[in-house]
Formats: sequence, C-alpha cells, structure tokens
Amino acid sequence: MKNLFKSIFVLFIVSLTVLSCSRTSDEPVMPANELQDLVKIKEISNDTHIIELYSATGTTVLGYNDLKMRIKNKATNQYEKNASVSWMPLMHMAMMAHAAPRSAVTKITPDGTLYTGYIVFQMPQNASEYWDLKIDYTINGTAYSVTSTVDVPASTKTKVTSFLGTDNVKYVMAFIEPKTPKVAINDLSVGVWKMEDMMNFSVVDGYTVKVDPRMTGMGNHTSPNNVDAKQTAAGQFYKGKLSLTMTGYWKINLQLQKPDGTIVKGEEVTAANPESSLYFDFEF
Ligand SMILES: [Cu+2]
Repeated sequence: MKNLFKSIFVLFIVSLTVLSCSRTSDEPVMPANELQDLVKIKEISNDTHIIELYSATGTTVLGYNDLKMRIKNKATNQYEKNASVSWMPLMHMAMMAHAAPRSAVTKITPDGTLYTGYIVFQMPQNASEYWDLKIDYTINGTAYSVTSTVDVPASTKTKVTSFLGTDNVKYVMAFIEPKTPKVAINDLSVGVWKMEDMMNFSVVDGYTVKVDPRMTGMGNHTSPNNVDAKQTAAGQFYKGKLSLTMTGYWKINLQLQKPDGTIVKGEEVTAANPESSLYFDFEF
C-alpha cells in the first residue's frame, strides 16, 4: 500500500514536470486562432506561392475594406512569416486607370502568418470597367508578384464618396465604423484622403468631419449627443460619436471643415435645406 502511494506520488511529480517543461520561454507564442472572425475571399497563385486573401465577410465591397492575407509556399506548404509586402489596387476604366486610398501592408504579430492593411475602393465596377489588385512581396531578397481581379459591386447605400472641394482639392471620404450600427451612441470612424494624382492618395490631417444624422422618413428628425469626428493623431482616421435613437433608414449629413474653419464640401441641415450634398447613408 505504501509503495502504491509512493508510485502515485512519483507519477504526479513526473506529470507536473512534463507539463511545466512542455513550453520553453524562447518558443514563439502562436496567436490562438489567427483566422477567427475571418472568411477567405479568394486564393491568388503564382508559380511559387498561394496568396490567401481574407476579410470579415469573405467579400470585398465598395468603400472601406479591412483586408488580411497570408502567403503559402507551394514547395514547403508553410506560410511565409518574413515577407515585405506592398499592394496596388487599380481600376481599369474605359479611358484611363486609377488607384485607390490604401494603407501599407504590415504583419499583425511577428510570429503569426497574417499580414493586414486597408483599401478604399471608391468606385464600383461595371460591365466593362473593373478593379484588380497587384501584390508585390519580397522574401529573403527575392521579389515575387501576383495580380488578381477583385469584385467591387455597386451598392444602393453610400459608404464612400469622392468629390472636388471648394479649395479645388479632390477628396475621398469613407465610412468605417460603426460596422453594425446599434440604437445607442455609436463610435464613429471616418477616413479622409486627398487625391494627389491618379495613383496616389494621402490621409488628410487636422480637419473636422461635422455630422448631423437624420431620419428622412420621419420628419427629418435628428438625434442628441452626436460628436463631430476629429483625428487624435496625424495619419489616423477621424473619430466621433454617432447617436442613433431608432432602427431604420438614416442619412448622415456631413460637412468637411478645414482647420481654418472653411467648409470645403457639405451644407448645414436647416428647415429650408433638408440635406447636405455630402453624406453617408445606411439602414439597420
Ligand atoms: Cu474608376
């Protein structure tokens, strides 16, 4: 009996030791599940790699797209963790081609396999005009590239707008958050870019996005406690508060204001003027 207890005790100690030694401190800590909440949009192949493109919905949309990707080596079946990645979205139109506002592509975690960035498709495709995405990447000094078409269907709601400001600057504005609006005071996030030329867009810094949400189907009533969107740091999105008091169709009337107070686009909503020429809209 004493021996049995002794054996159990020894087993207990051994198992503790095995458990505590199963992870050494210099072992990479893998993210629990990198692909949680992501759906694959498509796979894009070249001779050496398969690029897996992901988003939260498994689609690309007109407007702001938060995209993720990983790069699978066809020879080893392993995901490349040390690639330098850049991308170029290009819309092929009848008379010309142009790009879109986009971020750099960065690694989410050093030991993980996912790369991330955003692209703002500011125009929908049609029967003869389409978007493609060129992804260039370098691994250990060798350059690779893939290109694939991306689907950007038209939308009945306005989540992105491009316009010429009164200052003669071409702007693109995109609605980023709330992704799922609620009857609440929602966190509002809006992106504002300046079109430098057909291929280059830069984040506009230091402006104010004035917001006035209205229910056009209910006497154009507004809501209390909205907060105009501003940046907390240069290069960032504009953050404010969007108060939605009921479900239904909302038009978010906007005015884009320069640091000196000049409104470059949009009008105040008044009894005589029910809507701004600058707006986003959605129904929830
Ligand atoms: Cu276009």
